[in-house]
Amino acid sequence: MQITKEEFKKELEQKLDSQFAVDVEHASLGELYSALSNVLRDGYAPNWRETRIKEAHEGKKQVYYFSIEFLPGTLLRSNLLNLGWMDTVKSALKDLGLNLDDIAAKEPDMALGNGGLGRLAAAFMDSLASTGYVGNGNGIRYKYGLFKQKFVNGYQVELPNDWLQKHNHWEVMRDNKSVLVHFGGQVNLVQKDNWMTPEYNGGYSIKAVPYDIPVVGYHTGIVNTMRLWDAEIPESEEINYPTIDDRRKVEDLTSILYPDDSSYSGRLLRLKQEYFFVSAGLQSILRYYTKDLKQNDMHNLPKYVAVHINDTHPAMAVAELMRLLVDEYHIDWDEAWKITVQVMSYTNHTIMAEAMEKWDINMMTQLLPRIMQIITEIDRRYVISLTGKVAESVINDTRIVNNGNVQMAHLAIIGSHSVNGVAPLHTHLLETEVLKEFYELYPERFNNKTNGITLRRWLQIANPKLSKLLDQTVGRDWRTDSAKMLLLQDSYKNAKVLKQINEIKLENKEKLAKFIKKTTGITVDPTAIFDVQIKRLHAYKRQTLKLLHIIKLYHDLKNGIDHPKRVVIFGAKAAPSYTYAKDVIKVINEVANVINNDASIHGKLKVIFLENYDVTLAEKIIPAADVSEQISTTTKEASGTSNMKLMANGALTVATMDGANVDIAKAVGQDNIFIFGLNKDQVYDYYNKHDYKPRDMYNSDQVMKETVDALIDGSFSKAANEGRVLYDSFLQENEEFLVLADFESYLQAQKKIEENWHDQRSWAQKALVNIAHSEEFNADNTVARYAKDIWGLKKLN
Ligand code: CJB
Repeated sequence: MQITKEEFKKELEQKLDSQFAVDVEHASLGELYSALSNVLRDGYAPNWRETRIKEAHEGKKQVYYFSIEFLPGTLLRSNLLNLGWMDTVKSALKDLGLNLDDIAAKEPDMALGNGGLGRLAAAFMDSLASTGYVGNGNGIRYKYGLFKQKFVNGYQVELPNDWLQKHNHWEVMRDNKSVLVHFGGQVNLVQKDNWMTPEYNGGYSIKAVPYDIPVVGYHTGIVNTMRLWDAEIPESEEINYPTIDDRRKVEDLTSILYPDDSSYSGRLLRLKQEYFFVSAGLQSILRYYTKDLKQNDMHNLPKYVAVHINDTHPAMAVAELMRLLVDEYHIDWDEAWKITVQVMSYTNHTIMAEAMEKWDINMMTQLLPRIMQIITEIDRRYVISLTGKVAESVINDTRIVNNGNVQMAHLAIIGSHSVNGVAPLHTHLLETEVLKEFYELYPERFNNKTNGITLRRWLQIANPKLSKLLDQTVGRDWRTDSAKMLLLQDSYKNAKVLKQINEIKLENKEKLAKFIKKTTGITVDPTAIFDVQIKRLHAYKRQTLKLLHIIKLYHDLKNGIDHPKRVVIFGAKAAPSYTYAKDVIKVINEVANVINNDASIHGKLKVIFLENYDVTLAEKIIPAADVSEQISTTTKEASGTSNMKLMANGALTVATMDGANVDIAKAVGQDNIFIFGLNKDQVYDYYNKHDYKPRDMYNSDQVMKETVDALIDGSFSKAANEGRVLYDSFLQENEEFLVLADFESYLQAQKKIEENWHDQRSWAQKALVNIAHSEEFNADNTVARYAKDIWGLKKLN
């Protein structure tokens, strides 16, 4: 539905009046946000209803993306954009003396995820609707999102993120679609009506209540649904929960994202969450299949339904679908297994061992007795099917139940027809190292699907000026057909376009400089190099290597060696129980304090660690970045996606040949990226030979020694203890992240960046090539590949 300026103004006034009894002139920004989002809801509601009707009518296969994290950020501007209302509304608000950005700033960031994995899930939702597919999200409606990060004396402090406090304007609670999820008790199998039927003794049920969030497609008229489940006490069981405390215990199930897994109770809660949203999601899928689609043959389920397991957290979907098919629909085990494998597909997002979930058998038996029985049976049959055919060691390494644990990745792989990695190098490492034995057993299941990003958000919403320049140079079609962005290369020698690229960057940097001033009190020079590292804080991502570079620059400046002006900007949250990562934050903050307050370097170097990195903050930083830091230890970053967002906004990448950096390098060519560091074979050489001796490097390299020593020689005395932790970690024999091994090569890359910075015209040319080629990482194309190769979807008519 389209809207004129006048219609919009009238609607807005009416909503303000009926909701708050105020007029435009007297409305607060919060009231304006609420009224505006309600006007918007009216705008897409018919499309949402019609999409559902169409889905049922056409009966096309649908994908259900099961993810324990979704990180959509804010939705007001993206809904406006996708509905085609953005320009009209901006201009109408301007007429009223209002600014869309000020109003949009009132929306709480929907941070129901930690980082890349959750953001990818949200990107896929947007892309499915924007490319015409029926795709549904299935997740958890956490009461508290990812913690709010504050720095107190340079230390990270975590505060609850009460994002629902001011109401989520987009969600619709659908109580009539609630289902019950059973936990605990005991299960016996009894013969009933010729079927081994589970008889439950004890335990309890929790009511799963869906909250549907519309996912508005870009100019497609399609509005898909992201369904997030909340936990309630079933009306029939209220008597068993007489006190508020009792009730809270149940409702706590969906209170927090990622409970602390260092305690038993935290792990138990996480396991509960996983089963809760998996079971609720599958029950509602089967209800839709039988009731709405009126299908009664479960054998046809794979023609209508694809369930995607996003990382191992929803892997229990394999066992839960088996339970539903066998116990509830009385499908023979072998048939049920065929159906399940055809329905399920799985993405692996990391090779880091700690992310390979495993659950203690006893915990699982107590919490989910029937699921544990089913997993045991899947495992038993798996072992039988391979016995005598492959080496016993292979069976032991790959079976689901071993060493007292349930291996969730194994369950996902054995129970899915597709297993994919998220960048070619990552998929290659899965096939040849991490999941080698599985690859040998099921080569046909493995495939790569390189990650992508929502270009719409990172260009059209976050960087309207650059978007306009694209309109002027390549025509507006790039907004729907991103391949058109490649035409920007025709302007490679166009002095005017190159100048505009630099001017837009400068304007974006001025805006960020103001934000930095407002939030930190620190003045930064917008003409300096804005050097950006934004991602979770993790040893493998090596914020530490950036830190060493900062110290080296600082030493140079103090010693009279000149460098171009630089502002290093960090954004990163550390997991609350990850002490090393928190130490890194403290050290960076104290190094920043010393440098930012040292008048002797004349403001040539500033270090800014912005608090509370989230999607909203990313939208402010990314358009203003000159340099994109993608410096993980080669082999460790599965893909990365901030690398793609930053290139799309014209930042030049300094990178190891890791994850999707490899693909970015291929896309833009060696002249337009700064590659450094060990390659994959060199990294594995160190790992295999156990001969990485950083102390020898340190002793033989004076610059390295002076740089690293600064961590413990009193230069940054307020982080003396944490500095020591970092120092020791760098020098430890066979240090896993090879920080010092890449130090020298990283400095060389940075030197090249400085040389290039002096030639602003050629810098703009490199930026132009990066912007043009970012279209290769459009998530619309990524989901199209999933839709075709894995899910077997057809677009809605
Ligand atoms: N990733 O964000 C997470 N969380 C995990 O638990 C495991 C992996 C990230 O997923 C992104 C999306 O695939 C990748 O780009 C990134 O490299 C990976 O670390």
